[in-house]
Amino acid sequence: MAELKLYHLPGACSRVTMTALEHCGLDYEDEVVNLMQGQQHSPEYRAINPRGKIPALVVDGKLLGENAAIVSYLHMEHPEAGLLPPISDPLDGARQLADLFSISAGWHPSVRANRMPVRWTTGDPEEVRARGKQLLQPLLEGLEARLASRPFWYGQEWSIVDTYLYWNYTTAEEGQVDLSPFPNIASHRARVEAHPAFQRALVREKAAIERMGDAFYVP
Ligand SMILES: N[C@@H](CCC(=O)N[C@@H](CS)C(=O)NCC(=O)O)C(=O)O
Repeated sequence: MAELKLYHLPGACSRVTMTALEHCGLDYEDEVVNLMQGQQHSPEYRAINPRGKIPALVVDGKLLGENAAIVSYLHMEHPEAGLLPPISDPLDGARQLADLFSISAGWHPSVRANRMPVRWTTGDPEEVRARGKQLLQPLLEGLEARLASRPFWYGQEWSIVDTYLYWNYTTAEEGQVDLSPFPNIASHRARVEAHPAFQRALVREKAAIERMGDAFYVP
C-alpha cells in the first residue's frame, strides 16, 4: 500500500481530494498549508509543491497535484471504490476526464474570480467579481438542467464529480452568487452533504482546524 500524505486547507478545494481518499478508505497523513498566511509561497512548501497549490498528494515521496489528476490516479488504483462510474470503452474514460478538466479549468477559475477577485486583478476587484458571477451563470444553468432528470451528475449514483461540482457552487455562494433560482442544485447539495465520505472528510478537516487553533482565522 502506498504511503500517502495530503497537503490541504479545511474548506479549500483540497476537500475534493480528501473526500476521494475517504471514499477509497485509504490511510493517509494530512498537513495543513495555511493559505491565509501565504504558506503556499514558503520555501518549505515550494520544495514539496513548486506550483504552490493545494491539494498536493505525496505518494511514496512523489508529488501529485491537481484534483483532477489525483482523483483519476486514485480511481485507477482503486477502481472498486467507485469514485467514477465503471467504463467499458476508452472514450467513456476520456469523457470522465473531460468532466474533471472542465470543472478544474472552467468552474474553478470563475469561482475564484468571484470569490477572490484580488487574485485576478490589481485594479478594481468588484469588476472581476461581477465577471466571475456572469461566467458562472451558464455553468449553473447547465447543471440545474442536467440535474432535472437525475440525482447525480452521472445518473443514480454519486461520483467524485458531484463533490467537485458541490465545492465550486458552494464556494461561489460564499462569493454572493445567489443559488436560490436553482432548486435541483439545492437537492444535489443535500445529497452530496449526506455522502458518508464527505462527512468523514468534514470530521478530518475539523480535527485539522483544531490543530491550527487561532491560525485558522488569521487572515
Ligand atoms: N485546478 C486546481 C486548483 C488548485 C488551486 O487553485 N487551489 C487553491 C486552493 S482552492 C490554492 O492552492 N490556492 C493558493 C494560491 O493560488 O496561492 C485543482 O483543482 O487542484
